[in-house]
Amino acid sequence: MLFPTQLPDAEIHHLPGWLPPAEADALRLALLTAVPWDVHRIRMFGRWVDSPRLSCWIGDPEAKYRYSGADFVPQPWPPSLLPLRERLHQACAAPFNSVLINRYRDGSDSMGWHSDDEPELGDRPLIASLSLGASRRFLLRRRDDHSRRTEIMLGHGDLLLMGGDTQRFYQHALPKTARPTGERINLTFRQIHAPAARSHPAGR
Ligand SMILES: O=C(O)CCC(=O)C(=O)O
Repeated sequence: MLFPTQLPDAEIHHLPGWLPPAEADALRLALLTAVPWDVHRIRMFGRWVDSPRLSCWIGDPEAKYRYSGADFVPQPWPPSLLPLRERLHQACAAPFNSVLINRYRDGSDSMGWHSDDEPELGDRPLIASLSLGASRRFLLRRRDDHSRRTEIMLGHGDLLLMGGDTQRFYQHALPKTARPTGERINLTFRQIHAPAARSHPAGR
């Protein structure tokens, strides 16, 4: 699904069920045990706080990443992720040397508004985001006019590609929900080009 008219200047593709259900089930189960889950500490409004979710930064040794005021050294790739990385490389005709994995235990775990615009991602990064488990609302809004927004429901096995100037003109977020909601895992594959040169101002 494309959103060229609702979101001018963005390049967003939503591919529901990109990973077939049996493969998505197996990957979700493998990741629950293979990933060294952590609570990332992030800088928000001048204070260090726990991020409201579990996370892990995984990548090639050079893929060091700085976001929300903190530095992340990559954990090694678990074998269960390597076929997926290769498949995304082929599907997107783009390399990915890292992945940020977030685990939302229930509806009270979330991700605040931000753009993936850290310098080490380059000017027009391609982010490949795979969702597993419970469906959640993914929100997008223009950075210069927060009233211009849309939302996409991301379900089990869905792939969302964000490329071009999406990060330059838009922010995204995964809001909390009061509805009873199961666990969800999200993987955002990225290509890190160079060591961090500056910190990201906003927390997530
Ligand atoms: O969980 C999601 O779908 C959003 C993840 C996200 O915004 C990010 O990793 O930057």
